[in-house]
Amino acid sequence: MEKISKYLSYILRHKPDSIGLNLDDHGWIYVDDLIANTTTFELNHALLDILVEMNDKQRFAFNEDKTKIRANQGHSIHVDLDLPPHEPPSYLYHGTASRFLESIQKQGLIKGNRHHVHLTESAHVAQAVGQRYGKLVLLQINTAAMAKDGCIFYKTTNNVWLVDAVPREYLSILG
Ligand code: HQG
Repeated sequence: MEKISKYLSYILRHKPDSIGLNLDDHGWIYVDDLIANTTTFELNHALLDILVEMNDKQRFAFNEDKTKIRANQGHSIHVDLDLPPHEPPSYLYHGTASRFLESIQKQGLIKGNRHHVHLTESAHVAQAVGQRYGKLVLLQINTAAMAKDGCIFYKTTNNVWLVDAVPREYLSILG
């Protein structure tokens, strides 16, 4: 299941062209096209239903009539997810690795290859995200101050907070 989920993230966030497909402007592709063009796995509707429903971070979604599927966030190719701006809580968290810290302290958090900087309400989730890249550094972001200063925040349907950048003055190191 995890391998298929990673494959779906790769296709729906980064490389649909690797199986000859394009995402529409809002990130959707037809489920039937995905099934027909996937050779790495034996995909079918029932399996995709399970993958979407059971995904630990709810990374994928169907449209209303389940003819289309997309990733909820994390794209490197341009898509408009149509997310409305959202008032953030007072603080959000970002987990990173110690080797990035010096650069983050100079530049703040930047989005790199992705569309946005990803933040979370859960320090626990941030820890797991940071540990993927090395020795964890947990950052707290003063999102209330950012919002007051005019930064726009978006929240995905799977509770990831997105923002263009986090200037360094809003960051504190928790450990
Ligand atoms: C770091 C997972 C140097 C940043 C998670 C991160 C997330 C800088 C890395 C989603 C920097 C980018 C995204 C700067 C930021 N200098 N390094 N100025 N600014 N960085 O993977 O947030 O499992 O693109 O700290 O739950 O780690 O994929 O971003 O370490 O929501 O669904 O540059 O991935 O979701 O790495 O993770 P990423 P991320 P999924």
